[in-house]
Amino acid sequence: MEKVQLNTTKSALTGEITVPGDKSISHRAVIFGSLAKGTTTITHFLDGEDCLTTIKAFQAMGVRVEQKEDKVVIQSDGIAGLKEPFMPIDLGNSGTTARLLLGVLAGLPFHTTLFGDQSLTIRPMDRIRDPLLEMGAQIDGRNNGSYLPIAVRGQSLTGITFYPPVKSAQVKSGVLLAGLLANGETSVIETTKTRDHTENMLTAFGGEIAVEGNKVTVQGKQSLTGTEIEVPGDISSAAFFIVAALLVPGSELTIKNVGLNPTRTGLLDVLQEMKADLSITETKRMGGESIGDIKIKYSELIGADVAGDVIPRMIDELPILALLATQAKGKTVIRDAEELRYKETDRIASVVNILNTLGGKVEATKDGMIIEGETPLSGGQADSDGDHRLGMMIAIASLICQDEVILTNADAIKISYPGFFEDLATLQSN
Ligand code: SPQ
Repeated sequence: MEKVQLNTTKSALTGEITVPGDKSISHRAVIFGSLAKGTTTITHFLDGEDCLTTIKAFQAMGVRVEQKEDKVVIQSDGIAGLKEPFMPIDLGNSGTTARLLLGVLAGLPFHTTLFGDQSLTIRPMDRIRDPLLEMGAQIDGRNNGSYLPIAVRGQSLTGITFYPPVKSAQVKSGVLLAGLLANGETSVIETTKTRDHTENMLTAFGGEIAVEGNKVTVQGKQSLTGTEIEVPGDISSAAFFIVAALLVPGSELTIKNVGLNPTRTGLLDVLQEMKADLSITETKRMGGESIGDIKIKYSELIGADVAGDVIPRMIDELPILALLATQAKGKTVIRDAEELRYKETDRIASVVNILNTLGGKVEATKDGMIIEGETPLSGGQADSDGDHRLGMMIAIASLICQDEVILTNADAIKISYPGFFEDLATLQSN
């Protein structure tokens, strides 16, 4: 358990930064690069533990993947070239790898066993198991395959029309990936649109996909061709420095080349409502993704009501928003976010517990939380509990705590942002 004493400097954050590659897009680039025939080159890949897990999974199926820091080269013989793994595959902490890979494995002609770490082992897999079973998959595991460890015996699948009962890009993506291998047509019809990187990337690899509003349709048995993917900076990682700049007086910074896909920018919309001084400039579009720069300045904020369709567009940013809300004038209410309970930790319970330990006034509700602002934070010892986003939230909280903050289980941050502390130090030393 790595223990880090934080709060050594409270300097303003200034200057320019580029954050590591988007985690969701990096995972998908490896998955599609492995399913495609030929060579795929990925630049600005996220060299974090979760995405390395996806690489290892496909290497175990015989795909040739070379990775050096943020550059990845994949050579694959396509779907038909994938081979039965020799050993069970360890998915570590990565929910994205688990749900998307299950979709792929369901339609491959071999047997695979998947397992993960303690946190992943208690995250629900029935949400992806159920539509896959409907397509003809053969899946078994703990509690009938509701949880890892799970064994899959690949089958010939048939396309379905699926209405996901949960708002989840992982479930949509897993079903679309299975649909690519299936006979016939597969449609996913969402009530609220979730992140659409799978859809964008399928097109980049020469696949066909029809998107009409919240309905996405793929034809089965498509063949994909290797390509070049440049991964934009991860807005979910940028969020920690955006919030830090808003919280620490005198801060003014620019985050360059951030992914601005509208299915991911809910935080920016909410910050504008809270009166944050921020400007967004789109600089380019690549592989269906919008990319640009975000400028942000220290601001005095007001609380907000955060609910409805914006929630899936900022689901991973809700913990850091909760920290910010402790310093905004008035109350912030987060609703419709019950999905937070099924992440690396129960992010409603853990955010409330951490912020209250540090001196905040936050109340958990069934599907969100109520945060009383402007509450000065004191400090104390807080545990990431193995959740990378909580580790970074605690680190940013320490910038405004009056007393010392000790972060335990700091190592978890490497899951999505291995150079987080170095980048924070750089912004504080400008
Ligand atoms: O991979 P993992 O652990 O599920 O990652 C998280 C995160 O905080 O990094 C959630 F815990 O992000 C998910 C996100 O919450 C990544 C994701 C994707 O790449 O498709 C979609 C969201 O999850 P879901 O369950 O809403 O589909």
